[in-house]
Amino acid sequence: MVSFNKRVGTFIFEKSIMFLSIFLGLLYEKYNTRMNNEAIAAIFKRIANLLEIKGENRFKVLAYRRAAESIHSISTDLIEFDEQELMQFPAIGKAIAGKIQELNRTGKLEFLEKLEQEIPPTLIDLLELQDIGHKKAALFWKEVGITTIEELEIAARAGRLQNLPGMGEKSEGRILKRIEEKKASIKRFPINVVFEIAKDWKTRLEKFQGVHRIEIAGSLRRILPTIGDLDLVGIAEENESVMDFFTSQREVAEILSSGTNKSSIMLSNGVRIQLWLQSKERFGSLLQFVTGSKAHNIRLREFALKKGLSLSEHGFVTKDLKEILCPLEVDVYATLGLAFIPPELREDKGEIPAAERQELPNLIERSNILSDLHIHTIWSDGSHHITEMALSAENRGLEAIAITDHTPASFKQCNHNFISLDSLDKQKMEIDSIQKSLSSPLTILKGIEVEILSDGKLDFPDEVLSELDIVLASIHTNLDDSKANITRRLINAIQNPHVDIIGHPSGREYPFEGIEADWDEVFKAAADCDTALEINSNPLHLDLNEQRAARAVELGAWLAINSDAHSSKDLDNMDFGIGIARRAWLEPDRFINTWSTGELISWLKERG
Ligand code: DGT
Ligand code: CA
Repeated sequence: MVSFNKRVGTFIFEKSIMFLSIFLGLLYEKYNTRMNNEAIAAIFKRIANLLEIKGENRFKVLAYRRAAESIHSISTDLIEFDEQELMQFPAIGKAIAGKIQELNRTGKLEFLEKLEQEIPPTLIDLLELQDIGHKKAALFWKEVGITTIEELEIAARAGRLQNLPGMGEKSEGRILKRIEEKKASIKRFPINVVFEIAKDWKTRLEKFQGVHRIEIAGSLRRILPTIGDLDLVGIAEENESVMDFFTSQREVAEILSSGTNKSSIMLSNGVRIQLWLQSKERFGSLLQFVTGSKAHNIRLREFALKKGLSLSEHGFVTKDLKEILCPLEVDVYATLGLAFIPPELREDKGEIPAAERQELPNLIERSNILSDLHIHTIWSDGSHHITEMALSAENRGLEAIAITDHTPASFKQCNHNFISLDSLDKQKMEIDSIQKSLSSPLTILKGIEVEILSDGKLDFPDEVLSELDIVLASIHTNLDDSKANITRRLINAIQNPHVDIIGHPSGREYPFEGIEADWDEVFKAAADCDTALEINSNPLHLDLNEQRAARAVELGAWLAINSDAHSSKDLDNMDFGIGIARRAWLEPDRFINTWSTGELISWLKERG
């Protein structure tokens, strides 16, 4: 009897385990196949790229690209919607809705699987290299059999690309340069990527018990366009538990080093973070040291030694071995008789002698910026309406914004959606009605980001440009033009009386470092014609860079710092552009967007 009961018990137990595992299996399948919107959008983007390499008709390609953009901006999980509901979203038709459901149901897409058998998907990596569009990728694949960046590098080094149609020795050399840029970029991250991580970790660490303070230091505090690793410094009651917490977070892929005062981790996305802890009374010295740069620190140490002081991250030591502690960072500079040096200037470029003479520049800051003169909306490739951009600008305390959507020519190479000539009047009417509805004094300027064509002419005729409040001219196309041609195109645009600003003049788009031009000639022309040059704050552009911005001002040009926002959140990118201006030692007086709206409008009117 006992044994029977035992057998029945075992049977029930085994069955329960079986049912549980089936149930868990089903659950696993459900959640394993379930995809988030980001992943679905990425799949449609991948399809668009593969179709374009295949040479499919551009409307088909565009349909997938638009669907990807639309899905990207939907905040509710797509699994919540049936086919009819999915079709209510912009750019989602029956075919796309069906594919979304297939993805949600199976985690796969038969259409994509077939496409990937036809076109090697690794060709998409080639598109990350500036200068290589879909047509070139297809050419290299079909003519030389290249399917990966590694194969491309081998072929370019062997001179096997230069005789292909549309190629030459120079363009082959440029491809090798782009590959080098990409390799170099792998070790560093664009500033915005690390900035978001820094904000998150600062908040997380600050909330941990016994942590009194966490600050961002290193190259991020100095606003370098790219960041090698993130440095955080802090004060805590009990270092060990903070370090344990720091090194045991779920994103930590590897602990590179751990100690009570300094630990270093690598996240699963490859970003490295160092956390330095110090007592309250020595915190100023640590913050100063870790902010760097190394070159600035070395120069400051030499300066201190001349005054009989030895400087380290722990404080000063006098010749008779007495310690001078610095709880605040300003104390470090004050002890040396120096004015406080803003982090962006700490690059050993003469800031220490200038601080000694009390002659540091009065750097531009966020509060000086009254307008943002480069903003995109859904009329081209932005993701928000003019109203949303206006309200967000208002919330950020701006007094004027310019709506500057792309013109058609930028579509050809960059696939930017654009505003057509025919739609411009409708957009102007919309701006008028939004302007009337605003309760604040925000002025919305009617503008355009007009493409500078390969012959130096502009994509819209002068009569159209003359009817706009503000014209920004930029190069997105034919970036592989010769240095002489690029210079001529930029100067032509500068000399057009309707052009007020040249947008992101070098076309930098990280990791592509931008086009080459005779910059002195460009800056002199801008100064002569009173045409402003932009410091574009998009973290991938940051263009003009600090050296060029400083040189442009030296040669007498006006500058503008703009966000180039494609969504309302992007308006905050302005801080990165301001950082570049500060790194260039620039004061507010050379920036047209520090002017009041009245001054700005009269300047624009005077220029025609
Ligand atoms: P990164 O990370 O490459 O973008 O640039 P940083 O400036 O954040 O440099 P990192 O992370 O190597 O070092 C952080 C700070 O530590 C650096 O800005 C200054 C300081 N530091 C590092 N190495 C040295 C050194 O050998 N001597 C001195 N005086 N300071 C150093
Ligand atoms: Ca660093």
